[in-house]
Amino acid sequence: TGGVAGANASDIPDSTPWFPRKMVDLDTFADKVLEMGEELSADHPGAKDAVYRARRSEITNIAKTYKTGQPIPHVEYTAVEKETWSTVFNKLITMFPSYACREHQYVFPLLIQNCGYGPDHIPQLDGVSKFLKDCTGFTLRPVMGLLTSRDFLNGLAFRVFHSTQYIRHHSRPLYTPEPDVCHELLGHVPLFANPDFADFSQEIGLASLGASDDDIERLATIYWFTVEFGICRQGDQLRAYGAGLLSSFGELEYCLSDKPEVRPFEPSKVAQQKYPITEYQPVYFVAESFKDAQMRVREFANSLSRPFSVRYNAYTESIEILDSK
Ligand code: HBI
Ligand code: FE
Repeated sequence: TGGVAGANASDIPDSTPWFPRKMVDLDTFADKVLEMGEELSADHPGAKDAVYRARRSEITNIAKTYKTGQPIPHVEYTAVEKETWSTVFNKLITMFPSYACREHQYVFPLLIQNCGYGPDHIPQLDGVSKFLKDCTGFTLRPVMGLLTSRDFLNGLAFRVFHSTQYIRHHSRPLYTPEPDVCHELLGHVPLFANPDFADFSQEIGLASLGASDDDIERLATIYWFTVEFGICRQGDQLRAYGAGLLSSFGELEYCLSDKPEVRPFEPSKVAQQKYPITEYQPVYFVAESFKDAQMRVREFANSLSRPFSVRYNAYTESIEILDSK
């Protein structure tokens, strides 16, 4: 039963990795991106397309200069970009009714009504962020590309999801080696509108604040097998809720076929599971519900090495340190 410690940084051990305490601290992540933030690797479908690369920098520049509290600038998408979106959108919506979880199916029509989702229009991050804020308090922040696991998970503690704003290369509309607006808007966004899923995601984020590098690795693995590649039980069926599944027509069908192995969602086991990042997953973990998954992650977080615990104060948009766990 630890009391609330003061805001003093001396309340936590010196060896604790830096972590954001206030929403504005997330501004420091803006220019810290891993590969593909600015350069595209040689095997990227757009690597040799100078027009595409110039367009990418135009769009990622929004994220580079974005500051907490600002509206997210709109992007005027080109005809080629809209065509890519349209191909992905039309393909995926035929699959959602039989493969997506009920939470995704519930919110999708609301995104069509309120946020301009549709085959001929790429929704703007700003409108989507406002919609999510009304639903669960989640907001989007534009990001240039992949963040480190630590930075990316730390954002979730503030109910902030870092979202890319550019779209994949038009030469391969049904393939992307990295997150893009199709993945974020069709895969992630619908779930962040669900209160239990929002709580679940924030739970991983809170556990990541000031965590050791090894514990970040464990939490990133749990994130991978839930928010990206999670499946859940729904009555006597299994359905997909992970964004990596919901935005990939091939893996969406595969994950619910009898080919992969499925195991129950037990965080201490999930955290040790190795996984490929460029192929379909050989194993998936089944959540019984988002509430159940959240409680399991909370219990797992308490077993990690961090000697303090934290909570998010939504009024001040800041993290409070609790002196014992
Ligand atoms: N960065 N922008 C961005 N988007 C992600 O989905 C993402 C990331 N960094 C790491 C990551 N995902 C995960 O694979 C885990 O390491 C958390
Ligand atoms: Fe993702």
